[in-house]
Amino acid sequence: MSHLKPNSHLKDEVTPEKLYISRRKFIAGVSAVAAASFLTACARQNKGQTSTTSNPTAFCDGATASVATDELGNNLTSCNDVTNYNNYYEFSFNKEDVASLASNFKTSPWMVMVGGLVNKPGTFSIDQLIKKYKPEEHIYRMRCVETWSMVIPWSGFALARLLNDVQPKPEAKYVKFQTLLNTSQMPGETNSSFPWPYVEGLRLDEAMNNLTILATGLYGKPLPPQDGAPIRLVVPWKYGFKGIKAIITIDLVADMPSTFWPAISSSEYGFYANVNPNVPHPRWSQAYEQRFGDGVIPTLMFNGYDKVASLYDGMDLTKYY
Ligand SMILES: Nc1nc2c(c(=O)[nH]1)N[C@H]1C(S)=C(S)[C@@H](COP(=O)(O)O)O[C@H]1N2
Ligand SMILES: [Mo]
Repeated sequence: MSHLKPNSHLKDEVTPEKLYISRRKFIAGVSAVAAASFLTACARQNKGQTSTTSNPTAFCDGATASVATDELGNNLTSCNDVTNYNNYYEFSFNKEDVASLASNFKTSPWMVMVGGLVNKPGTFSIDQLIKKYKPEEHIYRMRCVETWSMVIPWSGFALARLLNDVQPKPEAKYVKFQTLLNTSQMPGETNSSFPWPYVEGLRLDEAMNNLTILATGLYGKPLPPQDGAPIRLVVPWKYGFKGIKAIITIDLVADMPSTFWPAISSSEYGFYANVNPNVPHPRWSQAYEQRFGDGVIPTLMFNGYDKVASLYDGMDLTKYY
């Protein structure tokens, strides 16, 4: 999509022209009117493609998950969709090009430095992390701020375990994550319209919540490059952009870090980025989402992970978006 202007990218993407509308089933209970107008907007730019799975890769041969649905009964998104429709601006603005453009990304050797306001900073290889923290399957819904969503079987471990081991100091209030900066491997990072490297952050209590994981795999296999290999963050009650890929540093810090999307447009993207159907993006509603393979469904507060609500007691979530 060479015509894409840096500041119009999400506008283009909220009408994800290549979603496979023909395969979509409507779920009972969605207002037909709301769903119809939603789909009209999306269909406008449909270029006639019926599936994102036109380039299935070997990755999905033998892909495994222990269950077919999440705890709410939502179907898992197919492995081919999870690995062929990706947001990863270091490689491409075009979600269907990421898998091939990232296919040679070098993810080994890879070290993750964990430091900042901690008593026991450390640098860990992926093998060390896997050996120590023994990733397990976590089935999570992922809701992109652009309104598409998936249900993904990750392999990962609680970030809290790693953070506890490095011993945050009392002054540590936030966790800051950074993606690899390497323009020869990640051509998108030469685009000076963006504040590279990709940085994300969480409040320390959010980072310590047991739903927050570092993922090293999906569908029973090590992460493929397009989904964030060798290690990425997954915070299931927040919009997908919080799930930073290809992490090289994790720092405990005192102040709220400046993060990638709010730095680009603070009126459109906030630090918290909790999924909230009641707070529209300035350019589109967040009330509904397009679930891969399952059509248009209502978006749930906190993406259906209600237990995190207490993290935000007393906060006006229309202000802290
Ligand atoms: N480094 C990096 N991490 C990133 C992104 C990115 O462009 N660069 N995109 C984010 C967005 S907007 C989403 S929706 C998810 C998509 O994850 P997936 O491609 O594995 O589905 O990754 C997030 N992590
Ligand atoms: Mo996203």
